[in-house]
Amino acid sequence: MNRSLIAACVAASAALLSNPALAQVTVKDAWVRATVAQQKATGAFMQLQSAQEARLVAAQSPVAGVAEVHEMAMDGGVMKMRALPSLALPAGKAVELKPGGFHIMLMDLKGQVKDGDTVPVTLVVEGKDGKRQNVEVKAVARAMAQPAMKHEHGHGAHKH
Ligand SMILES: [Cu+2]
Repeated sequence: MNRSLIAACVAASAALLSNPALAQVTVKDAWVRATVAQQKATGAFMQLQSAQEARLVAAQSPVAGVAEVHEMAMDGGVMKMRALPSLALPAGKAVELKPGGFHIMLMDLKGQVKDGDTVPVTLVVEGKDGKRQNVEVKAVARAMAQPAMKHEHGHGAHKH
């Protein structure tokens, strides 16, 4: 019924696919953490929702030599990051990629990602039937403070 609305939210290439059996994937609030000069990696974050059960199996971006689906999680009190072979997208359920959780890791960056840049990211989503579709995402680069790396230092903090 609101198919046109869904299609409008899906990236251009997905909307152009003629096979209506393919999973409809909506992407919301896509952003990439802006980098400083010489920084080689960053993360892309967004909310994904697939109409049918599907999996996010790969990602690509022209700004990065390598893009992987990653998960960040506490492991024995240490924050660890690992590559996932795929990320499940349950039917009709929003899956959030956010700092400290799932993310698209963009590595081997070809240049600085500046605040306000538009970063194209292609997601490869595989349906239950094994059919793959590309979902084109335009993520906006945002300079974000990293709260985990900020430490409050009083004047007495540098004593040894
Ligand atoms: Cu990562």
